[in-house]
Amino acid sequence: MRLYHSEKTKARRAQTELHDGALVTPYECPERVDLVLEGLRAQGLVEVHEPDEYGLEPVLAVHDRDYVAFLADCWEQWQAEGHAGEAIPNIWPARSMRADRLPASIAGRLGYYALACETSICPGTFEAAMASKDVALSALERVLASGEPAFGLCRPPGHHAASDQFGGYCFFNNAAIAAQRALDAGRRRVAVLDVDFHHGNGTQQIFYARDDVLVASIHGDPAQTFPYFLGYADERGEGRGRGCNLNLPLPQGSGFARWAEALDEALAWIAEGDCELLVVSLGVDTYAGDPISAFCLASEDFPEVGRRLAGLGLPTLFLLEGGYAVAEIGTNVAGVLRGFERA
Ligand code: Q9C
Ligand code: ZN
Repeated sequence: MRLYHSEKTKARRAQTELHDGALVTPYECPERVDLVLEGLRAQGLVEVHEPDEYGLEPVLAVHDRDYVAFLADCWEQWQAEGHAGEAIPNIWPARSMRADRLPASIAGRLGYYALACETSICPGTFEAAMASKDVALSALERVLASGEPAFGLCRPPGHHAASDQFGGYCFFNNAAIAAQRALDAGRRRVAVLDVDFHHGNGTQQIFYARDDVLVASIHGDPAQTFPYFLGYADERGEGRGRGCNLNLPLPQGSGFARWAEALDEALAWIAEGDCELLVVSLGVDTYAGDPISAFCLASEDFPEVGRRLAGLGLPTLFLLEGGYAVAEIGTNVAGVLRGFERA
């Protein structure tokens, strides 16, 4: 299987993440990229390709122009306002305040465009986000042109990024950008299946009122875990999109038996949906050893995940999302891809 990777995805090296009441070195670090590459090489998946550059047009097809401009300028403006550390929001247009005013100060704009505060903005963030979506789009192009599966080693991840909000380590929604691009290239309907431990709130929000992208997500119950405010089972889509969103929240501690039942349910639902492309938001933070997640999948389970995904028989694009047990991330990603290829 072809892998798409760019060294530019490592341009973001954030220093601070608010975690457990302290600023720690972020879990979503550039080392993840090399660890995934290593894991793939160890499994003989070695066909690495450089991405092409696609510019901002495919980004603006799913994200608001003012949000993208904010991301492009945030770090410079933050410095210009005289702040010392990384750009971290500390206030939002919360329920009791107004959401219809965009502050002039970058400190206020940060809160307007943030959905969480663990994700700082630092030098290289915009460049890395651009490279990440280029990796996704290049892998997509390969799938569309050949019908063969491809893997985009995206970093930073994307599935928490909404049309005008960043957070959960995500800035551009790589899966949504790729799905939209596939439609613009003539595909009638696309399925996005999100197997990351966390709910893909951004992908859900972007396509929630549409019937040309089916979105399914298997994730930790938001009553217990991030992102807390989206991802419940009663969110089925709205308007034309009614019935086009499927959330399968599972309790903390779920192991492979329970998780795989949810996977089969999602796959059966997608199989009924008459789609021409499958985009897999491939987070491997479902792994038992993940430091910030709470499912109990074993490394031996990931090939079986790939095997079941292949059962859909659709052209398939894999895009990396989360996965923070850095020693095993490569083995687990490679397991899914190998299981898919062997099926
Ligand atoms: N400080 C993805 O997997 N909060 N994002 C976790 C630990 C944010 C995860 C709490 C988790 C975001 C792409
Ligand atoms: Zn995750």
